[in-house]
Amino acid sequence: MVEWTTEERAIIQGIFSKLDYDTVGPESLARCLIVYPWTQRYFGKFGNLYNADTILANPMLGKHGTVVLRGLLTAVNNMDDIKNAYTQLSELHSETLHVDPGNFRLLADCLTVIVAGKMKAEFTPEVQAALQKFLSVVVSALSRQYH
Ligand code: ZNH
Repeated sequence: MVEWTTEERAIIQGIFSKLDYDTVGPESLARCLIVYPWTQRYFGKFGNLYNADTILANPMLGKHGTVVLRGLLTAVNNMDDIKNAYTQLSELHSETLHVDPGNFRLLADCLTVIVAGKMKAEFTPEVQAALQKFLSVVVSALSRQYH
């Protein structure tokens, strides 16, 4: 069981209450698809994602980026039981979508880069540490139903 300090809880709630989901979600997903092009394999139905100059104009990518980021609210709202909160979503990625779980970490790191870019000076070492811990728990929970 993961323990959270009062400060860590406040930091995570603070980040996710101020995020602009419709920009941070798509930008994080786009960054992941550009930096790790093999992740594009999962989004064949989104059309051509290979052009970094136009990727953010893809409406399906935009929509999905927001869905994924909103998916993190499940963890924000269940910080004391993130593992169980993600049982179904983990199963979906494993059994139906066949997403290699190593990709969760890649997307989490891209999200961190985008959030840091938005928060600028507010992205202190304490904020970075709390976000890294939070995303590590999320990644581990999403990887849990892989057998
Ligand atoms: Zn994912 C889907 C979340 C990662 C791929 N996703 C999804 C959804 C959600 C999510 C919420 C929806 C579901 C339903 O519908 O029910 N993800 C998520 C999260 C994360 C993720 C939270 C982390 C952080 N994913 C991911 C990755 C990948 C993916 C990394 C790859 C690379 N997803 C995916 C897909 C899908 C999803 C493919 C499906 C889409 C459609 O629409 O079909």
